[in-house]
Amino acid sequence: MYSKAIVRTPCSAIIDGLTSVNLGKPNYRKALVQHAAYVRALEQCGLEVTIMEPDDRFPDSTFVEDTALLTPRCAILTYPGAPSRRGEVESIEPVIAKFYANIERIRPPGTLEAGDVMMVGSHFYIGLSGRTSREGAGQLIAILQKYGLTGSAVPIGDMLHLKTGVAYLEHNNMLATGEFAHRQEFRDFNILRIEDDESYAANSLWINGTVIVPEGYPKARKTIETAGYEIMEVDVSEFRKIDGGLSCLSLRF
Ligand code: CIR
Repeated sequence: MYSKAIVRTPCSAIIDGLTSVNLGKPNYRKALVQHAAYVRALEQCGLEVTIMEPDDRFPDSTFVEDTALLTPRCAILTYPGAPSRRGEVESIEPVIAKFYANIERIRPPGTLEAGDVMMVGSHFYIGLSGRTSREGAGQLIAILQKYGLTGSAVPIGDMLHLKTGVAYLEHNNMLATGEFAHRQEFRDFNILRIEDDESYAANSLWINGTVIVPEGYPKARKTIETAGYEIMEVDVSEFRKIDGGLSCLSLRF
């Protein structure tokens, strides 16, 4: 169960966020409205949410998930693979320090973005992506071991992050799309398959028994609902335009 979350209000520079999709630029005003609704959804799931001020130096800074991994025993500050995002880590550190005494960090030349890290109990799957290197994953595994936790690396294909394609919903249930639906690494999970035409909804978010699902993906919603979860829908269309999803917008702990 989670009790807290950290988010950061989108900045006006969000229109220049990194993107690999051709969906146009986000509308800043709309992004603010959607972000506020996202925060309300987290609060309705029982989380106490710390909201950081926007930071115009970093267009992607609303995607706080990538800057740190928060585990029950320690926090790990990352070293993002995207050079334009590295300064985000420094600015989130003081906020994390309010909640964590044990703070570790990934150091260059290793890179890691925590969108590549999926927590399953005390085990952490780490996607090897364009943003997270084998060296970064190795550093993370060593840190986790220090705290009695474990990690393993999962090579990924052309997705941005591991959690672009999978989400753990507890109770051994995992949402998976595309290449992840049949991976050896995940064979012991009960896979809830998200079809390719709704693959964006694979980045849904389990919070204390409720699953927050992006608005506009009816088949994915049905699949998750049928598995017995309460659903909350949030519109994140503006974040999708720059490859962001529901998990990227918060750190939960
Ligand atoms: C980026 O490319 O870094 C941002 N535009 C999107 C980050 C999405 N983060 C995530 O999936 N954890």
